[in-house]
Amino acid sequence: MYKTHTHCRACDSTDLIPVFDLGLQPLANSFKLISEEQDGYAPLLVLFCQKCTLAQLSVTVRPDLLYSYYRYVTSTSQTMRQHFDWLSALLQSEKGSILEIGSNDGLFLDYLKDIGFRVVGCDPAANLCNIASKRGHICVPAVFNSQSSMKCLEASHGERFDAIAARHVFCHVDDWMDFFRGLGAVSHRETLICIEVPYVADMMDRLEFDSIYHEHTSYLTINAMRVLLNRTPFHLHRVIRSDIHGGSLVILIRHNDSIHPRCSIDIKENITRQQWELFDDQCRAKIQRLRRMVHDLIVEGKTITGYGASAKCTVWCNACKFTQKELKFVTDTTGYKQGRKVPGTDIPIVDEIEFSEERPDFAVMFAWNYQQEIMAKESKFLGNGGKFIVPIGEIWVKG
Ligand code: DWN
Repeated sequence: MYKTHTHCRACDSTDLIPVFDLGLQPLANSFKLISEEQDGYAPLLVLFCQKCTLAQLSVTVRPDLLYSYYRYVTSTSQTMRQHFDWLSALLQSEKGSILEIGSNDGLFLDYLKDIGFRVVGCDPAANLCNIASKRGHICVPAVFNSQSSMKCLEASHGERFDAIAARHVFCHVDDWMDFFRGLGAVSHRETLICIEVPYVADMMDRLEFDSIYHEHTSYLTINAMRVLLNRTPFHLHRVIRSDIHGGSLVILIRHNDSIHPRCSIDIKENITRQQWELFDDQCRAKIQRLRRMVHDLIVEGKTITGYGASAKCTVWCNACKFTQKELKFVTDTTGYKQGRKVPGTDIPIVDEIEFSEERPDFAVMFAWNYQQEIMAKESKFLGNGGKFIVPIGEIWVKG
């Protein structure tokens, strides 16, 4: 089901030390029916590379187990739409053709097509490629690598792409050298490659340990990216910070022989083993705080549910060992998740109607990355005295 690592994915060093361990955990997006057994537990242990500062999981789960039928659908939330507007505008100057790696249901391809790109998607989830095809996009149903890059080229009739976008997919990739071989095959000298990843510095500052799960095999620093690129024919062109998904980096990469000048990168970063140790202490305390808070509220006779069956929700519920006794259900707008349970628990996932009918006293917001939007949308819940428990940074009670 998984393979174990002894070498750093970025610099190949073996100087890896364990810094954060959540033990055996279920796969965060493996949503089973209520009657089904949960299968597929794997270790969730983060190793820190003392040489280049990359953090990575000790194991990589087989991609087909994680992605061949994927229940996470790119959000159509207002927050995400604003982000897509901004990101597509950033890429617009490239013109011509674009490949999106990890194109999910094709929502971002719609944006790219609207601004004039000829688009091709690539995604390992057959169910999501079907949705993208129904939207009118060509989508290669594969994990992107040097082999499947040929299929992407075929999809564009042999024409190399002018731009490549990979949103929240690079840190899901095990073999980065092979990924770059694939990029080399589908790009030309002036292709702009845009890689968006969660930023480990933000994750550590905001105690977002719930972003650590098997799909995220690496926790990337700019330094590690630089070291990695030194082993490829590419270089860092520009790095921009974004607030999406709890804090991300938008990394722009170009071929070493591109005529475009390199931009200076003014993001200061200092990720150390000591910081990881502090993160470990603080996150363990945070888990205990939420556990205690929920238990105390239950004792007081309050009803509590979850809001947003995100992958982060799976990590929280398993870390806190929540069952249906604590969280009556988790509400989620995704049809693929409703009627199933939060992986590793017996907590059912229900639609928004059930949430508004139940009128719980508290809801733990597991989709905290859409906090403003959810607070605005749920004005009725809040107006009726409902409160959100928002576990980002500290644990906040809002309402
Ligand atoms: O890298 C990954 C990122 C980008 O997305 C993947 N490994 C999986 C996924 O992570 P996630 O599941 O934590 O993503 P989200 O976007 O935070 O998930 C939010 C969930 O909340 C979705 O299932 C949709 C749901 N939701 C809802 O029920 N009501 C969201 C909003 C905004 C809402 O109003």
